[in-house]
Amino acid sequence: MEPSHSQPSHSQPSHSQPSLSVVVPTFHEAANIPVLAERLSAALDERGIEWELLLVDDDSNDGSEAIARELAKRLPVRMTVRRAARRDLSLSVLEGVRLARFDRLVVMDADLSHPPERITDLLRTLDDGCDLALGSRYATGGTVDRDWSPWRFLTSRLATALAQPLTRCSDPMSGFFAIDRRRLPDLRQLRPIGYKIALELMVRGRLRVKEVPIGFSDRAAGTSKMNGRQWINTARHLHRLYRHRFGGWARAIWFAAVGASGFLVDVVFYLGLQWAGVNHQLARALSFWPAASWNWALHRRITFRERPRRPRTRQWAEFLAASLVGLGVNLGTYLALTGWIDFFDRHRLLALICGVALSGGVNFLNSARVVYRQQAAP
Ligand SMILES: Nc1nc2c(ncn2[C@@H]2O[C@H](COP(=O)(O)OP(=O)(O)OP(=O)(O)O)[C@@H](O)[C@H]2O)c(=O)[nH]1
Ligand SMILES: [Mg+2]
Repeated sequence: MEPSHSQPSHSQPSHSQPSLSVVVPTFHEAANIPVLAERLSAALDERGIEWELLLVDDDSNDGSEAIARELAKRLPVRMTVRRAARRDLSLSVLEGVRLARFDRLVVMDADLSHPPERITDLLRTLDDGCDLALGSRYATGGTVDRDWSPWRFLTSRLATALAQPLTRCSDPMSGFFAIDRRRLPDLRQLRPIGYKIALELMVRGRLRVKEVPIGFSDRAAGTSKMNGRQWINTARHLHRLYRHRFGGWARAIWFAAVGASGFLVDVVFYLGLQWAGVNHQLARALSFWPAASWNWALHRRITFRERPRRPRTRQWAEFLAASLVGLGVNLGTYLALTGWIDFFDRHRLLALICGVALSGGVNFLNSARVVYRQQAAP
């Protein structure tokens, strides 16, 4: 179905039972669309909610259009296909926001990770007085699928940690939310890249957010579209939002956030190696390398993205050397403060924090001036 079928009507009557457009970005979701539509119908019809399912498809060419047409004969389903545009989840959602019949919107994934049965709770929360009701895996009472691998858990937690300075919510990377279109900022001001459209709205729109705990299950059918490239896009998007929120301080704050995520990588390798039978001293010595490499890669691709590209291996080695200098400053500060100043000997945690802060500053300066310098080496 073409967008021309999908003109929004902004002149809906005011509704005692809220009318609702459910906007769902899709790419290769033919197997999930019918189940999603049925579950929406079961969850919303019996509550007397007038609804539509608006699928915004990035030209999947997998039979989704025919399926949507067939469903439309008995359910309020329509699909708009973005044929000419660059494939992008967030831009698809924004197109759905523009084309939706109703002002009250729920955005969710097609793969049934987001339970349609919780939509009414999102709407109630929206009515309670917020701009965006967010389905949250990490709020108290929320859950993720039991089958999540440690890797999936770690990457999700890392991404969440990186987004934390931007919002006050526990699951800023969630893609399941309810909004009222009339309370959104001008959509032309938005500059999302990739998957995290809720985060974009929350940060640039300065929306008041309330969270609703949800049980998040793994996709029912089909394959994930979240690949390495999308992870880089997510990191670029985060950095962009840091710049928006923190202005001139953004690079330093982002640098610190990447450092904190590197600390998590360090801990995971440290524990994982011991779990695999390596003794703790060796585990400590080895876990430094993947953590520092993680930081180097993120700084190369994101933090100092606009700086001249230098040969990878050399730059990586320089970054590791700079990190070792930072480690020396960290330890040296701690030993000097606790050894020479009584106050710090009594408050050793403060000495540790001073060491971390000073070494962070040294690392940042070394990175900005040397490792990722403005001028490439001749
Ligand atoms: N229109 C559009 N939809 C997309 C695109 N990429 C993903 N989607 C849809 O966005 C939703 C989320 O994508 P997923 O592949 O489930 O990504 P994810 O939820 O982060 O990862 P998994 O649940 O592990 O598969 C699904 O409904 C996808 O079909 C895209 O480029 N364009
Ligand atoms: Mg999914």
